[in-house]
This record gives sequence, structure tokens and C-alpha cells, in this order.
Amino acid sequence: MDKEINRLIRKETKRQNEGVELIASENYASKDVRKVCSSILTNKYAEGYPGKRYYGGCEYVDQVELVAIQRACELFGCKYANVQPHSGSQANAAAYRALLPEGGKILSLVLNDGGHLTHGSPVSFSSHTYEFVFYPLDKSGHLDYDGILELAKKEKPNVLLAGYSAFPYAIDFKRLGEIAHEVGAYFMVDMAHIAGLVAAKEHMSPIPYADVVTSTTHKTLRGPRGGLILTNDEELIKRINSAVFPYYQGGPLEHIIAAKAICFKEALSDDFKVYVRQLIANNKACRDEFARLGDKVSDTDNHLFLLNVLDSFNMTGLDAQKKLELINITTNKNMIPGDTLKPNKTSGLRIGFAAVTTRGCNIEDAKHIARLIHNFLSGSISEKEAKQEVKEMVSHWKLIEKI
Ligand code: DSN
Repeated sequence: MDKEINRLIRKETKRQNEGVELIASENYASKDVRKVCSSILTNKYAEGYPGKRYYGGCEYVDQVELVAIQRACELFGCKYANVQPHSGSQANAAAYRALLPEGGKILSLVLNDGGHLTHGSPVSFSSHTYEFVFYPLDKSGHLDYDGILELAKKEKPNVLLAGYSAFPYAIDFKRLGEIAHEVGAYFMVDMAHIAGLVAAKEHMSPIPYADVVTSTTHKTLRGPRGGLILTNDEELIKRINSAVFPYYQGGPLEHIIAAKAICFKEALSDDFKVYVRQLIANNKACRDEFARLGDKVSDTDNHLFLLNVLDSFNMTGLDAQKKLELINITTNKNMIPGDTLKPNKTSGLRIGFAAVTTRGCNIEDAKHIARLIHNFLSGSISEKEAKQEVKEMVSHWKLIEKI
């Protein structure tokens, strides 16, 4: 194999094995998922959809894609799925196109409060194609459902959008669906972060209440890097399919679609339910340990929480992220509700347990991680001591090649 790339893959493998991965959107895909990602299915062009392709020789990739669609529908309890989006951003772009005209209005949560770039950030296509109005969080960082209803009545959006990237609380999709439909808007949910929790029935499913649900497949769902769109509406799936191909994308990645099919099957298993319950318990145990130590931390109902490092350790999120990287703990700086610092500095860190739980992190490890971060960021242990503690902890976990 190409020596240069092989050397870099080996280095990245070592980095992943030696590190405590707390980036809330990351995970480790199974051997089967990774194997299928590198399969010969990558050789095939298949623009179009099963039975209606623009190329010959699609009889087997048609079946692969149909299996993926059927399993996605079974896993999430819905009628229709498009498994072709290359990413969550592509899925969101296609969903918007299916739901509203260019220039139409979307009511969403701003990036700084936990939304996503594609939910109306000025640096994303979304804010250039649609008009965004943002609903605020209440003072405690929770959704203010009455406030959202009031704003929806005033703004009359085409779409009410829910589902977030840095939001640690349960989302009442039923209530938000009622609000959207009361003002004549479509209800769209981007469940990328919590898809695994929804699959394992550890979070309310948006499927019965939303007109369209988008997701990625690589976060808590633990599959290959990619996107997904779900709906129960026969008319909407036609518009979604045309928006994905030919409007936004060309040839689908059938090797990734096959890996999505593997991921959906894995997520239907009892083992996956056990994994998600452990993930939620680990995350809560770590959060509670920070609180016990007197640090300023959000509460949590899901797979992530926000640690206010400015108030807890008098440092910015950027500095905390960089400092933790020195001891092989990976996190990302994140705005916290009401943040006074800029997005490139931030007052917070986003911490999540999807990846480390896959490797075998347990409740004791999760509490240990909180003490380790607290002690290192407050300067009561040295870099050498902290690094040694990380080394000992990960030595009990699975190697990522074995997952
Ligand atoms: N960029 C992802 C995250 O880290 O949350 C969302 O797509």
C-alpha cells in the first residue's frame, strides 16, 4: 500500500487507540462496517434509484440499496427512507428543498445555542438560500416551548426545525410538532446527534410527529460517515428523492450505503440497546462527578453535556481543548448558552460519551475522567501524571481495530 498514506493511517490508529475520545459526535464503527466501506461496491456508478438507474449493471447495488432502505424503515418505524445523502449537511439541504421554496422561512435554534451550521449560520449555504429566524433558549438552557409557539405565530415560518448539535436535554418532539402544525408549518427534525438514542428507544422518536427527519449515521448510531432522510409522507419522499438526486448529488456511494445497511442491522440488536443505556449512564456519571467537584456544568438527559471551563477553571474553551490534547483527551470548544466569548474562543467544552463507551468505558472510568480533567485543568496534577492516568485507563479498553 502507498507508504505515505499507510504511515499516516498507522499514526491515526495509534492516536485513536491512545486517546480518550470525548467529541460528542464521534464514534468507532464496527469491523463489518469498515470492511464494507472499503468493498468493491465503490467501483459502481448507480445514479438514480433502485429499478430506475442511469447505468447498466445495477442489479446487485439495487438490492443493496433496497436492503438499506428496508432496514432504516424497520429501525426507525417509518414508511420511506432515502439512504443516499453523503452527509448530514447534504441531507438537510435536500430536506429544505423538499419542504420550502428558496427564500422561504425556517424557524430554528442558532448555532451558538447548540444548533448546526446548516440551521442558518451565515457561513453556510442555508442562510443564503432561506430566511432563518431563531428561537431562543430559556435562562436555564432548556427549550422554551411557549416562547417558540409565540414566535412561530408571529413569524409564520414554512418550517419549524428541531434537533441540535450541542444540546444536552431531551426534546419534546410531540410538542414541537403540534406547534409547527398549529401555525401551518412543516416540522423537520435533524436527529443526527441522538439517532442512536432514538433507535434504542432511549429518546422520544421524532418519526410520529415530524414531516421529515434527517440524520447522520456515524454519531451515536455508530455506522459509516453519511446521511439519511426519513418520512412517512408519500408526496414528500418523491420531492426528497429528486432533491438528493439529481438536484444536489450525482452517483450514490453504494459501498457506504451497504455499510449503512450493516449499521441499521447492528442498531436493531439487543447489544446496541445495552450500549446506548451504558452510554447515557456514563455520560451522566461524568457530568455528576464534575458537579460534585464544584465545577459549572449543564445537566444532561442524553449523550453529551457542556462544561463551563471559564467559570470553573478560568480558561477559554479553546485553551482547555488544547490543554487536554496534551494528555490525549480529545474534546471540542463549544459556546454555552449566553456565552460572552466569540465562537473561536468560547467559554465551554462539549463532552460526550458515544465513542469511549464503544471501547468499554464504564461508570468508574467516566467518573475518573471527570476527576482527571478537573485536576489537570485546575493545575493540581502535572501533565506527566495526567498522561499516565490516561494511558492506564485506555489500556483496559478495546483496541479500535477489534471493535
Ligand atoms: N459537526 C457535527 C458535530 O460535531 O456536532 C455536527 O454535524
